[in-house]
Order: sequence, then structure tokens, then C-alpha cells
Amino acid sequence: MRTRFIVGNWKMNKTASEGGAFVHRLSQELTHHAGIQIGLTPPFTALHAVREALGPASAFLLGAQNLYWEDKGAFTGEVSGTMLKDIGCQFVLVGHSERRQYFGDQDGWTNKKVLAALRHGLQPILCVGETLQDRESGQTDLVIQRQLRAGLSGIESQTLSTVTIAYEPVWAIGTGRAASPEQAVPVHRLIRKTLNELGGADIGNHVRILYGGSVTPHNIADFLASEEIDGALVGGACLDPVSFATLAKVAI
Ligand code: G2H
Repeated sequence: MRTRFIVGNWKMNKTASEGGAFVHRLSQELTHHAGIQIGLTPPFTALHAVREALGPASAFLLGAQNLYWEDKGAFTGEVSGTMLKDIGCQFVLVGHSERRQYFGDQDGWTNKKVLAALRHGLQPILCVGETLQDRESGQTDLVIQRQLRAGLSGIESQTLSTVTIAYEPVWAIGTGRAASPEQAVPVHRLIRKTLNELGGADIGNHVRILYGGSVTPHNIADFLASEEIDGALVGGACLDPVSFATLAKVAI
């Protein structure tokens, strides 16, 4: 049985003080969320404030939006797994399509980042997804398999089951045009099949696969109706605490 996971990806939004205020409001709105996990990925600059606002015993998980694979050194502008662990992160996004599209994150990099996250005890959420051009030219399966095989290279079976995958079709991100469950479910099945090929017979059944791309409080139930979809990576609809709480309540 896989525990549902709802993650709010703040992207480049909210200052430290806005992040703290968000957590206080979210805690009021979402007093009961047993049975599912809820994660927040503030920008680096708000991680400390959000950790403080959550408090040490919070059931909400704290994550980062990216990391660099080296532990320390002359890498101007980068943040390591050591630093994220130290500030209280429990998980980290890797290979979000905006990283791939705007900052040159390639498959080889996502692999180094996934391995670095695991080395530091951070749960990686590896994001994969095809562009509209990929989909329209019938390349979706090839692209997803390539991103998975490259990103998860060199990870042994037991560890593979601790990784989370987010399927985010690029054409659905921030566009208000979510994939339909009929479009998403076959890709989730393909991801499980590929995980089985990578890690052995039943690994795919243990790995959580989230859907991301224009998820809202209004469409989340349609995605969760499929047992293939274990939760959501939410962008725009997570920035307002009431909206995010409403969305999360559907998953409980
Ligand atoms: C996809 C998603 C969150 P949005 O990037 O990762 O954003 O929900 O705004 O499409």
C-alpha cells in the first residue's frame, strides 16, 4: 500500500516571512491529514523560516527544489545535499522540467543529483515528462524511458523503491491545461514497467508516482481516482494556503 503524497512546489515565489505566514495559515486550514504525506518545497531562501514555522514535530515534510551533487567547494550559486539536510530538508526535487528547460539540467546531471540526494538521506522526487512536440510525434514513451533510465542509473533495487517519481507532461505545466487521467495513467503504467525492468520484478509497485501539471482543487479527485496515481506535485494551486489545503483534503 503506497501512502499518498501531495507536494506544493512554490517555485520562485514567497519571501521568508511570507513562507512563515503561509505555514501558520496552512496549519489552521489543515489540522487533520492522517494517512497521507504533505510536502512543501519553498525556495532556498525561505527554507529556514518554513522549518521554524513548522516546528520540530511537524507532520509536513520539508523539501528543496534542487541541489548540486558535490558536497562543498567552489561552485558559486549552488546548494549541496549536506546543506539541505542540515537545514532540515527531508526530500528534494530533481530534474523538474523548468530546470531542464531554463537551466540546462540534463539526464546525466539528474542522475548525479539523485545519487547525491540518496547519499545524504534526502528522498529524491525525480521529475520526468515529455514536451508537446514529443507527444505529437509519438515519442512520449521513449522520452520517459530515457529520462528514467538515465536519472536512476546505478541505483540498487532496494534503494530504488525509496525514490518517488513525478510525471509532469511539459505541455501541462503552468498552462491551465492539465493532462486528462486517460492521458496520464498509461504513462504511470509505463513508469512502473520501466522501474520493474530497472530494479526487478515488483519494484514498480512500491514506488510512488505523482502527477504534476495544472493540478487544482477541482481536478485532483479525477487523478486520484486511478490507483496508478499516488499523489500530485502542485505548482500554481499550492501558493494560496486555503487552495492547497482544499486540494490536500481531497487526498485524505
Ligand atoms: C508543474 C507544477 C508543479 P503547475 O511544474 O511542479 O506546476 O501546477 O503550476 O502546473
